[in-house]
Amino acid sequence: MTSPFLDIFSERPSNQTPIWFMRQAGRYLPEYMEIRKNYSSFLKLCYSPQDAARITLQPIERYDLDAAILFSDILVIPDCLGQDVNFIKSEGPVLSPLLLRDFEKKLSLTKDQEKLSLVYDTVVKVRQELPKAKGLIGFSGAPWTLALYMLEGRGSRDFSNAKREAFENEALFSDFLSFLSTAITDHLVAQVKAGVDAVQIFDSWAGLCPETHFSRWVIEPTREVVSNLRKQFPSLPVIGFPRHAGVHYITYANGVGASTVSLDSVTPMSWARERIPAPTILQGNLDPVLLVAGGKALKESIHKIKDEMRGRPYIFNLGHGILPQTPVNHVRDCVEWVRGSSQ
Ligand code: 1CP
Repeated sequence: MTSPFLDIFSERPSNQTPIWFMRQAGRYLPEYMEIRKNYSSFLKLCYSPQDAARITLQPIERYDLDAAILFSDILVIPDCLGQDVNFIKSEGPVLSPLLLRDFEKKLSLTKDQEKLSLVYDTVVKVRQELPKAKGLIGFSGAPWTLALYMLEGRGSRDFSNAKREAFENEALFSDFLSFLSTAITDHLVAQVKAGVDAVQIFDSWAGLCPETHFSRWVIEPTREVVSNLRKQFPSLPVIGFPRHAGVHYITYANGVGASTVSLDSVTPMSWARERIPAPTILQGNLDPVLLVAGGKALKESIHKIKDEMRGRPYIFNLGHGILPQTPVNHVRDCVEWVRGSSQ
């Protein structure tokens, strides 16, 4: 049995490029909206194993992708550490206020383990139904990205309030990042025990960390997560995604110890290929808007990525998540064009 996704992490990658998409399960899929409309709260859906498992499987059933990604959210961690999280329509996530100086008083690593265990129940259910040849990816936010949401209290373009607090008390912010590294490690370990084959660490806002602090605030806390995971699961595939890290992609690849690095759309695959040698696997990096546009532009960009990566195993993905306005038939075209005369 060959499995393009699982085999790429082994000594004998199959000659088919594995393909999956960040945010492949979600609002652009009519079958997702059908389930979503039964829930007034998005997080409630994340804590409903039956439906969350069905949603995880939807993109595999529709497109025969090589890996499923657990349907959940990076913000279940703050929610379960004791900070209320609500998703408000057309506004995004809103978290109850948290000041850096109060984090030890207000948050606890053991607060809501029962809620988190519902996420692991989802993994078990998916694994029962997912064909053996398909990979199952668990995930978490990285310490830096979670810290930004938690201190800012919402999504933001620049997270300036959160960053200001971090600069004003750097020592305490480092303690906060360590606390989050522990919570993230526990969450990922539990997902692996429940049956995921690989984990991805989303550092969506890595590009907002200044270069003076990149090593301390992005690389170190993530390295801590990866090395603690590896103590228990030495060969676990770990995908790191420090979005918009620019030249720091190289220090990240060298410093974090991830088996795979996922590139954003502005970072050329060919640039990374030269500077990040095997055995690190590269993943990426189609612009999600090309998947909205479809047609010739989409096809040409896929071919460019394939040409740049010819001869080096890689995982085809987007440079960020699928956008809600993406037409489903463009996703189908993309899968077909990536698989046509692969490598
Ligand atoms: O109402 C809805 O249906 C909510 C839409 C939605 C969905 C489908 C949100 C709200 N999250 C998700 C699922 C999700 N989120 C997944 C699983 C689905 C899949 O990948 O197929 C994953 C991996 C995430 C990860 C996630 N959540 C990230 C990291 C990736 C990225 O896109 O940068 C981030 C930053 C979040 C926070 C979040 N969750 C949801 C929204 C709207 C946001 C972004 C908020 C903002 O603008 O800052």
